[in-house]
Amino acid sequence: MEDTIEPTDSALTDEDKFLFDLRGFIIVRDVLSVAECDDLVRLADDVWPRQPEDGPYRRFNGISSWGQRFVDLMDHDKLLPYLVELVGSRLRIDHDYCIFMRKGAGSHTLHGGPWRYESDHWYRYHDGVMRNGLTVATWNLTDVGPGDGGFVCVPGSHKSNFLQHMPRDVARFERREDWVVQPAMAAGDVLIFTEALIHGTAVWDADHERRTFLYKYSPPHSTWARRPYDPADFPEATDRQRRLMAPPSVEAHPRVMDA
Ligand SMILES: O=C(O)CCC(=O)C(=O)O
Repeated sequence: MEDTIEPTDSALTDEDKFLFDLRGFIIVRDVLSVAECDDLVRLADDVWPRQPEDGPYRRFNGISSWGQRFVDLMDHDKLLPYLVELVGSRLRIDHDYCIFMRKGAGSHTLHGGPWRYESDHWYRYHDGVMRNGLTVATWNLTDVGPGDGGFVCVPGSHKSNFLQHMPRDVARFERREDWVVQPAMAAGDVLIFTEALIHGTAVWDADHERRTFLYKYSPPHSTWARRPYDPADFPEATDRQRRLMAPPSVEAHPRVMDA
């Protein structure tokens, strides 16, 4: 019975719940200050400096290996309660990476959605609880204005029954439709979305660089990544972060944070 009980003190406001259920994503505002964002960008540049041969699009898998400051984003006190509510109190950190884009950086086709063989992409609501498979926290370290590009999605598509009919030319950005939406965000905002939402990356068109960190979470029994985190690689990780890194299991899966 205990397993059906999820947070009673909701981190999500009623409006957040309405919007996540309706659209498949919410934006949590001001999780970081601009100074904290600038600091993280500086740290990232120290660890992973841009090379002369680098193109406008850069991605690094495993930013948690860059040091404890990046591990600490996994279970940030302001954000974790939202993730616990959406994925459950036994959620796992699945994988993490960054996307940095300079003007003209290319697109990545629309993907995601509750496909049969991407079996960790799901969204359900029952027993009064929103239930999600793989769920993403996208940390925006720089502003994203209307029309800048970057993250785009098809709001509501996490409940689509006709994924196979999504026009391929729209998915490839060969045709623009107003049902593909690019949310505007400020530095310090975090966008949480279910991978059951159809989403992708539009060409970056702003003069400043897009800097985003993505941390992805799974329910206790499921994994997208081939290999789970090894807590031995993170000597400074806290007990809570170690519980978050637990390998997938139903049996005896640790509770990360009390509901
Ligand atoms: O933020 C983006 O540009 C898209 C991220 C993405 O495609 C994903 O999380 O699978």
